[in-house]
Amino acid sequence: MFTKAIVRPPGPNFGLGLTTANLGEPVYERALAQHSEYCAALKRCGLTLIRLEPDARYPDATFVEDTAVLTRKCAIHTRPGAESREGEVLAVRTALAPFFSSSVTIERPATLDGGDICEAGNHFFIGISIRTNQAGAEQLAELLAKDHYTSSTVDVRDLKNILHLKSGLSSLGENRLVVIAELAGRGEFPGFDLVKVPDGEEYAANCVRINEYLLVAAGHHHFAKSLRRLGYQTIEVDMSEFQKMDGGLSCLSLRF
Ligand code: CIR
Repeated sequence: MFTKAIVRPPGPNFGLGLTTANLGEPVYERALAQHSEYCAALKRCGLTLIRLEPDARYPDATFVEDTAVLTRKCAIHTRPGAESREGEVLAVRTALAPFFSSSVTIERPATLDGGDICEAGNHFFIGISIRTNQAGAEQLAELLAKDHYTSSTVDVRDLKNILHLKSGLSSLGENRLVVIAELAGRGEFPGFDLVKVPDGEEYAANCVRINEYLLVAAGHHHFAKSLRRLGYQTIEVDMSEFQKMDGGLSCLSLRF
């Protein structure tokens, strides 16, 4: 059960962030409106929001999920794989401090982005990507093991269309994962039921289960329908401006 989330609206220079998407420039006013819609969805799920201010030094800072990995026991502050994003961690660390009595930091030479970490009950899938390196995966695995969580790595470096592991994988809870077709066949998710994302709707693989709701990127009708058929109460949120900056639904918040 989640009760809180950290969010950080995009700043006016949001369009200067990193991207490979080739979907055009994001429209700032539209991004702001989508962000407030996203916040409203989190509130509908029962979360109290902790809102950080944008910081012009960090155009990607709205993607707060990359700066920490939160478990029930510990806040793990990351060392983002993109140098331009390293400074984002401080504000999130400060905001989390009152809520976590235990916290640790991923240390050099390790790099790790929260978007590569998929929690599925007591198990964590750790993506090795262009942002999270082997040392990052090893440090995180060790920290998790101390708190009796298990983990395994999933190398996504050969998957051209995803930035982070969670761009192609989400946990729905109850031993069920959403996966893109390229990951589904790899045998790295033993013991889990896999829900495959239909062709052409891959972006929606990054969805977020929050309490009794499931947040899904709007406009992916086949996928949303199949989730509802499985009994999930979906809330659809328009993500077009964040998608232009390679951002998925989960990365706009840190839930705990
Ligand atoms: C970046 O390239 O770092 C940002 N423009 C997007 C990060 C998205 N994060 C995520 O999906 N976890």
